[in-house]
Amino acid sequence: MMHIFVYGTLKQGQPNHYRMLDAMNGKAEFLGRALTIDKYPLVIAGEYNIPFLLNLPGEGQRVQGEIYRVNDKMLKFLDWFEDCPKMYQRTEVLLEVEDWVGDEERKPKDSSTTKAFIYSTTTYKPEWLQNATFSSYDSNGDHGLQYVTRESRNID
Ligand code: PCA
Repeated sequence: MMHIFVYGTLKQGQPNHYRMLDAMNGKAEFLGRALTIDKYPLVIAGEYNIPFLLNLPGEGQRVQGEIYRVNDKMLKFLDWFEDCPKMYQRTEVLLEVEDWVGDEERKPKDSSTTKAFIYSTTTYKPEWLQNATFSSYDSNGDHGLQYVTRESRNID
């Protein structure tokens, strides 16, 4: 079991969230919401408007997301789904917990700070650095860059 921080299409209300609820993929338990301690550029890029957190701490904005406790099966599924380590790499990130709904015993103790794994990337295109950055991803936000689901992409 390990903790994963999701900031993009896997969040509640976003187009891939259902994949974390599908028991066929494994188990994911929602633990709470959090904000990255460091700033990162969260951009929307490519022809499918995919959200990417660029692994460039100190640039961009602090990013909001959700922490889940996942079992090995879900972790394997997510690594596959996120094309890790090619498209995203799974790295550790430091978080400030905003609200915790998980067990009291798992709640970060000394402070409200905790660590979790995140799908971020260093394998991005340099031009993505010119894109707008977001603090909180929403596929249907004002940016108009709605995520193109896998099902609706043209055959590759
Ligand atoms: N899925 C992962 C990384 C970006 C995305 O769309 C997430 O939601 O955290």
